[in-house]
Amino acid sequence: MGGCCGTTDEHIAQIAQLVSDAEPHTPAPQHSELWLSGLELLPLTPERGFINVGERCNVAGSRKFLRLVKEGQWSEALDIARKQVDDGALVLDINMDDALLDARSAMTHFLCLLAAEPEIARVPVMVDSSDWNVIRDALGCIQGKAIVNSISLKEGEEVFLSHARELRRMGAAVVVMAFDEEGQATTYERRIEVCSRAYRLLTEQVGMPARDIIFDPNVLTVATGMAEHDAYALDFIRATEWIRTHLPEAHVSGGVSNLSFAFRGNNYVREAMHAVFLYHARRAGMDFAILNPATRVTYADIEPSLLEAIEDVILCRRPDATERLTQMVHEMSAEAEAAASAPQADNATQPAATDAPLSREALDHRLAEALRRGTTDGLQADLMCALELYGSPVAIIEGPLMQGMNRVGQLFGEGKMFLPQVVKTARTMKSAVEMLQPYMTDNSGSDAQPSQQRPRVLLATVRGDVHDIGKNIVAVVMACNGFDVTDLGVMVSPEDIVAAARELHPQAIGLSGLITPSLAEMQTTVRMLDEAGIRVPVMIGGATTSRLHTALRIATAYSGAVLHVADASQNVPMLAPFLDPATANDATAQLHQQQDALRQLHATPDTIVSLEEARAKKPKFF
Ligand code: THG
Repeated sequence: MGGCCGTTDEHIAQIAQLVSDAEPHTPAPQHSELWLSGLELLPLTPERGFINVGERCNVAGSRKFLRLVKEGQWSEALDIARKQVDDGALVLDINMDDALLDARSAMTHFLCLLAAEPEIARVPVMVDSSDWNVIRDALGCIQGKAIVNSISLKEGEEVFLSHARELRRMGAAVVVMAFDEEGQATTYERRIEVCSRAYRLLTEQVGMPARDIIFDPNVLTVATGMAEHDAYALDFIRATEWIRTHLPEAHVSGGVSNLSFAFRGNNYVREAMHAVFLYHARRAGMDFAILNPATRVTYADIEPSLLEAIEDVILCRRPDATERLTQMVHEMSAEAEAAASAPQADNATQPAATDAPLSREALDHRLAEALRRGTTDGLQADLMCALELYGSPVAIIEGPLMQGMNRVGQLFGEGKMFLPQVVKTARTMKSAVEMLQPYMTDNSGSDAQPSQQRPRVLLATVRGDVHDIGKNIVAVVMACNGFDVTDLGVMVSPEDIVAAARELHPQAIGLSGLITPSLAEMQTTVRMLDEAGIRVPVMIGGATTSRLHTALRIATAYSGAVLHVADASQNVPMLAPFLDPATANDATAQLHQQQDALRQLHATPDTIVSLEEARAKKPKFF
C-alpha cells in the first residue's frame, strides 16, 4: 500500500495506521503439477490424466497445411487449428519446418494470428521445430506458458544445457527427445539411459522443475518388415513405465502417428494401431500424445481378429506378427476394392504351372507376381526358364525383375502396397539374384566374385540429424538388389563423407535426413564432394527432402547427378540408368534438363508484362 503524486506524508501515515494490525499477503505455494496455459489455464492434475496435442498444424505432417501456408491462405490455416480445438485438442503442436519456407517468419506470423482468435488461443501451444532460432522467435510471440518441442543431447551437454537454461528463463515446459551424441535411442535400455541422463542434467544443473519436463522416448515405425524394428512400440511402452516410476514428476509424450507409417494408404488400420498403442502406453503412464484429435477409432471398436493382429505387432508377441497384419490389411483392401468395383472373374492372376513352355509374357508376369507377393515359390524354376529365354542373368535382372520392382514401387506410391511388402519384395529380389549368381560369367575368371562386381553405394545421415530408420530400410532394399552397401551412420560430417567416398570409390552416394537443417547439410556435402572431384550420382532422401528443393538447392551445387528419391522402393530403379555406362550420360542430361525446368518454373515471378503488352490485351468491345 502506498501513495501517489498528491498524497502527502500525513495521508500515508494514516494508511499505515489503518493497516497496522493486518497480516501481509503470502503468495500461493508453487504449483505442484505442470500448469500450461493459453488464454486459459490448463492444469495437468492427476484427475485430468491425459493431454492430447493436435498434430495437424504441421507443414511436415500435413500436405494441406503446407499448401495453405505456402500460398499464404492464413485464415484457412487457422481453420485447421480451430477444428482441432473443436475436436478436443487440449494443446496445439505448430511446426513450420519446410525446406522452401522461411520458418521463422511463418511461425511468428501464424502465432500472432492465433493469438487474436480467442477460441483457438484458449489452448496452450507446443512449438515444434528443429531450428533453435524458430523456437526462440516463437516464444517471443506466445502468451501464457507454452511447451517447446524439442531439445536433446544429440549435440552434447553444452548445447543442451544452454538451450535448457534459456527455456527456463523464458518459462516454457520442454519436450526432451531421447537422442544423444550417438543418435536416437531405439532400445529400451538406451531410451531410459538417455532420459535419465537428461533428467539429472535438467534438475541438477539447470534447476528445472521436473514437472516441466516431458520426455519423448521416440515413437518409431513398426511393422516395416525388418525384424530390428519389431520391438520399437513395446520398448516405448516399457520405457514409459520406467520413466514414470524412476524420474519423479516428469511426463511422457510421443508422436503417435509415426508408429504406423508402414501402412500409409490405409487410414483405418493406421488409426486402429494408434488406438491400441495409446491404450497400452497410457496404462504405462504416457500422459501426453501428439495425434490427430479427429480420430474416432477406439480400442473397444476394433474388430477382435484385427485387434489381436495389431496387438501382436505393438506388443511384439510373435515373430510373424507383421506378416499376419499385412496379410489381413491386404485382404481388407482387396475386399473393399472388390465391393467397390463390378464383380470380376479374373481372380486367378497366377497361371497354373504347366510343363508347356511359357511365353515370354507369361514368364515376365510370373516373375513380377513373385516380386509383388514377396514369395520364392517356384522362383528357381521360373528363373531357369527365363535363362533360356533371355540368354543371360543380367538381362533377366535388368528386364523383368527390374520391371517387377518398378511395379511394386508404383503400387507403394499409390498406397496399394505397404512397407513390409516392399521389404519382402526386396528379399525375393535378393533370392532371385542369388539363384542367378552361379550363371553369371565374370571377366576375372570362372569363380564368381560377387563383391567385386557388385556396385558399391555409400549411405549416410547428414550432420546434425540422428534419424536413420528410413535409411536402414533403403540399405536393406539396396543390399537385396545386389548392392554392396556401406552405411556411415548418423550425424556424419561432410568431411567424413568425402573421405569415405575417396577411400571406397562408391558408384553412388545416398544422403539422408529427416529434419530441415539437414537440407542445408546436404547442400554443403554435395558441394564438398564436387570440390573433391567426385561425380558419382548422389541420392537425396528423407522426410523433408523434395524434388523441388533438390533441384533448387542441392543439384546446383554438384556437377554430377543429384536424384531426389521419394521412398525406399525407388532407389534401385531410379539409380539403374545412371550406373549403366550405356545410358548414364543420357540419364544425367535428362535429369539436368528436368531440374532446369523445375528451377525455371519456380523462378518465374507472377508475370508482370510490359505496358505495351498490357495495353494490347485490353478488352475490345466493338
Ligand atoms: N515427437 C515429437 N514431435 C513430433 C513427433 C514426435 N512432431 C512431429 C511428429 N513426430 C508428430 N506429428 C505428425 C503429424 C502428422 C503425421 C505424423 C506425425 C502423419 N501425417 C500423414 C502422413 O505422413 O502419412 C500425412 C497426412 C496428410 O498429408 O494429410 O502421419 O515423434 N516430440
